[in-house]
Amino acid sequence: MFGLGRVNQHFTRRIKASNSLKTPLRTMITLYDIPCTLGDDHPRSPNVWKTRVALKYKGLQYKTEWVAFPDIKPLMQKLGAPPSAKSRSGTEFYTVPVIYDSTTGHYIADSFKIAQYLDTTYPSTPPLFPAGADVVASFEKHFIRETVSPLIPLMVPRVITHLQPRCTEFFRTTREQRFKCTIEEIAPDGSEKRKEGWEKVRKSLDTFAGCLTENGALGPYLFGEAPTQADFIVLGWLLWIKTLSPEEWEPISHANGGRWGDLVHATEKYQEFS
Ligand SMILES: N[C@@H](CCC(=O)N[C@@H](CS)C(=O)NCC(=O)O)C(=O)O
Repeated sequence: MFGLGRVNQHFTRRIKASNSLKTPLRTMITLYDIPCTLGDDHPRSPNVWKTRVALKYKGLQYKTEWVAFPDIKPLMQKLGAPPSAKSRSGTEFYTVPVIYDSTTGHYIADSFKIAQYLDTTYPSTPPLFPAGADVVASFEKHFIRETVSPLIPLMVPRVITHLQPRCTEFFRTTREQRFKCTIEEIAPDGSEKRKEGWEKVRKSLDTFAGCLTENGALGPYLFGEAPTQADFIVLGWLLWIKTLSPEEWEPISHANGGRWGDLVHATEKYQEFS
């Protein structure tokens, strides 16, 4: 599970923590994110968190532009930004994060592609993929299947309560189509469905933590002495829970010897808002 044996072989080289935050580059990056009712200095989009912390870790300056759910596609098309994904039938998906790099004039969509772009474009900054991107791509695929998939129905009812009015209708319509029921019916507080959902998430985290321990990764980072994109992927989803459902984050933060809480704590300086 999680391809951790393979991951570990690639991460045996220990990576020294970087001091790059002391020497930010002059580059300015615009990061597109979805606004929420928590305020501009409390972002909540899990996929955008991955890019936020990666930019900070690399010491690259960025500013946030807020874009409501229904405006993402028209805005990105107007700007000439690429879709983040395309289906086999040719349907294009427009999501955030998207970045605009004023130094190169490029728009990049999708947190993983952005991380690859940042490593390639700014090779003197701390690497997000010190052992290459393939192994992390395979890790992310497993993590999404095992942990994120059961987490999403638990968080959707939390997300809608934190959205600005312009986003609410779009979010309700698209999610109710996907889940084939009202948002309130997906996993109501106190319901058996919600309890079972959290059990699934906890079980997958138990397995993940077990694999990490077996592979000698004792934390706080997944594969060494410095964070990598793999940590930022996990962190994005942990911060989602922490921000939108603090009471459900509490037991997760202490589970598995406190590994998840430790990861959040160890990366606090990269979570500072820009
Ligand atoms: N694989 C993409 C997923 C991006 C994604 O799903 N982003 C969400 C916000 S966290 C989004 O923009 N959703 C738009 C929508 O549902 O219409 C990535 O890693 O960037």
